[in-house]
Amino acid sequence: MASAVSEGLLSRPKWLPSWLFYDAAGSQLFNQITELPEYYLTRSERAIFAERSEEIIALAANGDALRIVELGAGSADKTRLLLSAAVDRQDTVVYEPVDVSASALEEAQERIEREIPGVIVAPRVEDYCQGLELDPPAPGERRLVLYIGSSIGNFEPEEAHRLLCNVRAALAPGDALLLGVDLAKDEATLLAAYDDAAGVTADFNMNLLARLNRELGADFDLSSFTHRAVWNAAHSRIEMHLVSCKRQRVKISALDMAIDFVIGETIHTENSYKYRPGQAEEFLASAGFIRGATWTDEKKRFAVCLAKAGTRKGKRIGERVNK
Ligand code: AVI
Repeated sequence: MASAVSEGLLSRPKWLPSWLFYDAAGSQLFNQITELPEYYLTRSERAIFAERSEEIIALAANGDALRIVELGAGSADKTRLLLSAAVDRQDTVVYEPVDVSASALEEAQERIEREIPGVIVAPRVEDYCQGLELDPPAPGERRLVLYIGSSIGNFEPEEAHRLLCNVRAALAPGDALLLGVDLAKDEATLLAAYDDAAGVTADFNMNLLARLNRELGADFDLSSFTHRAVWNAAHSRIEMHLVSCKRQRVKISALDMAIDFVIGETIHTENSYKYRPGQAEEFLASAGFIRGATWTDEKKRFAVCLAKAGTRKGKRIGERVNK
């Protein structure tokens, strides 16, 4: 954390990595975001699962039993729809949530085993961004990896490609990946989702500075910064920034650093990439997956793609065709 913060705040323009959002307070704020009227992502993806879970599970299983792996500690009710559909089909299902946070995994295990009898939760404490290792499938078993909730959208395209190649490398031909991506759409809808009327997203962004105060002894005056969301059409991404309202100096005692801000200067805190229709499928193909099926919600705001691991692994970054 210390090295990421000093690297980011000494850069021009200044930036901070978005994984810093998710301390206990930030994770709670993110949960609130997913329930906001403006934040259509969670609702749209849930609507797809509510309608299509059985079909998704049947296509992924292709007649075999499924073992379900989720990258991230379980997106609560959305994952529940898929797990219930799997239990309906095969009575019991092994569910392996993968996350860096042991406490998030414990919570997911407790909740899911209580709520969906038939699900056997086998948590894995692992940083899947650094690579992924999965147990080989038992005979008659296939793996389905879930990477839902538009989490892939917070990675730069090269990082996202690498992550998908790592997932592909951990799978056997015929295993499947279910990827949830947010689609590009009109600017007003996008901006409202990342700058909601109740100010929850602003609090989520500002919590990053509060976290640096708490954990690194920084003296950010939160009333001297504001939240800004910007649609960057050239890169098809929403950017979140924290804007300095005045000229100021901030000290970070744990890093023995003082950082100067001019008025209007920003700290870039997040990118959230929005895909054009068909782009996620191209991305998956370049990582060694075979196109399966894609579902969208009624308003075509969000897409869920099922892809199968092919016999060939993904192309290396330099060979990518869809940059
Ligand atoms: C976690 N991730 C998919 C969210 C997103 O929409 O990019 C994070 C988020 N940032 C602001 N609001 C939500």
